[in-house]
Amino acid sequence: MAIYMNEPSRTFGEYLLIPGYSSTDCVPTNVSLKTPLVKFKKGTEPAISLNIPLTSAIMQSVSDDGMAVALAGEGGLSFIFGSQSIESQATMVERVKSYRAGFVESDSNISPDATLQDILDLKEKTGHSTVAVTSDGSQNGELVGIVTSRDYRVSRMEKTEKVSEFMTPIADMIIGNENTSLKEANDIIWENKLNSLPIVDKNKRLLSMVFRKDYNSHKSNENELIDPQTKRYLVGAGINTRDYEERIPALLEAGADVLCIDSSEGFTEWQRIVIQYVRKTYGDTVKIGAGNVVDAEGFRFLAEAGADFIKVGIGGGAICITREQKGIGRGQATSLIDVAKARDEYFEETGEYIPICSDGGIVHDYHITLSLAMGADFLMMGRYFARFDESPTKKVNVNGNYMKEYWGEGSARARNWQRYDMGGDKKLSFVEGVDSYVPYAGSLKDNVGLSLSKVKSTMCNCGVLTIPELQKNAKITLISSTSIVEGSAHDVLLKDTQL
Ligand code: MZP
Repeated sequence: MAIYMNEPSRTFGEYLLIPGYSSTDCVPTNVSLKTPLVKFKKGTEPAISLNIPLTSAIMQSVSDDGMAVALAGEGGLSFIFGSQSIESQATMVERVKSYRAGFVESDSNISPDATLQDILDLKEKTGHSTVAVTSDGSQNGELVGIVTSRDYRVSRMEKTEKVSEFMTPIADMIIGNENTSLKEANDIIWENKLNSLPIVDKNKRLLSMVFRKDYNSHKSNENELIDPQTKRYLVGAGINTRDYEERIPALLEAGADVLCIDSSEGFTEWQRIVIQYVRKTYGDTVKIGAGNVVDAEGFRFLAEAGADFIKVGIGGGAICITREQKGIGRGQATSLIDVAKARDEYFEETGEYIPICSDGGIVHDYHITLSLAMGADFLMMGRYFARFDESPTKKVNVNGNYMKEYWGEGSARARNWQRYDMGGDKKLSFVEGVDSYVPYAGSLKDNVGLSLSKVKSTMCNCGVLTIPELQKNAKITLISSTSIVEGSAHDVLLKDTQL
């Protein structure tokens, strides 16, 4: 006879948090959202922690290098999608690793043989008044000088005058090098009353510029997720259970900080084989997450296989039709509660804490808080991030509203058959995802800021200041269908415009 679960499988919308006692310390500014990304032994610190409990989904329509830079800037982490060639995925990882907040590639460059007229034309085109002079006029050529509006007076000079005659030559300039940190660069700019600081390599080739006008925007990113050694943003990458022997070395070479096996269903021997390959080849130095599972048995299997974190969720993604197509999956809240219990038992037994990630199905901001309270250490979201400027997809106007495209990895559009592969030669013979639009919502920074301010505020209502405290002390109740109705505006006639 089949095994029957006694409880129905439930999702976040069926639960609410009950407030706990809040002392006067319980204010949002005192809340820390720091959370472990990878496993650690009792009494030790995890090798990687997130500053906010959010990661972006391993999906073509969500996580490219632009998303990774924006999310790491806020303290979270992206997993660059693996359903692309090894080369292009590695290039995206490299771009994130070479990105330095506040250090921008110079897009206004000229050669010393150009003329004042060329400078004026360039200024008209780019709108920038600072022009780097490089030996060949290229972006990364040898820096020989700089031209700002203080270097010329249009009314008194011939337009044919050569740049080399009126530029400030490099000998008279203050410049930074590869090892200059953003803080040092800003200090140099302020102490010397400069508008910009060019950064060059040891051969004096121009690498980037730091501008005084950007100072305030860098300062506000105090949460950013950086490697303390290299001062570079952290980035993850998705892999599959097929070409991992070629993909993993290329991703590591490009600088990926953590890997994750991207699969619709992770309770498989394929996943164990990949994790074992990583352990055999790299020991514990390479961090790898696995999944997705929806129960204690699946969790224990991947824990014993050696996964560094485990993802939870099958069939709850906004674009997912797996449950409809195959009749497998489990309500996201029930899956999470079951797996969190297994994680805690495993910790008791072994002294090893394996973080779990709630993947998919977040509709309202309060679902983030609920999933943390139910035991998730961090979340992975697709639809949420797809709505922002930084997602890789097109912004389109649909019936007068701006939308962004969002498609599943199991859709015909993504052609990511490795994610759904159960072995054998057959590629994808039916789809498990759809192609869709989501309402455009603006910048990642603004939206993440707003969502997390709600999370922090709720944590204060629960009387807790950290995620582990929330996991331990949250009081959670199931709600009836009538109290769900009571939970939004009811029995009033809503005005058209809500202020
Ligand atoms: P959501 O945040 O949009 O609700 O869900 C995102 C998650 O859905 C992904 O992280 C992934 O686990 C899952 N996903 C991605 N593609 C599909 C599909 O095409 C899917 N079925 O289920």
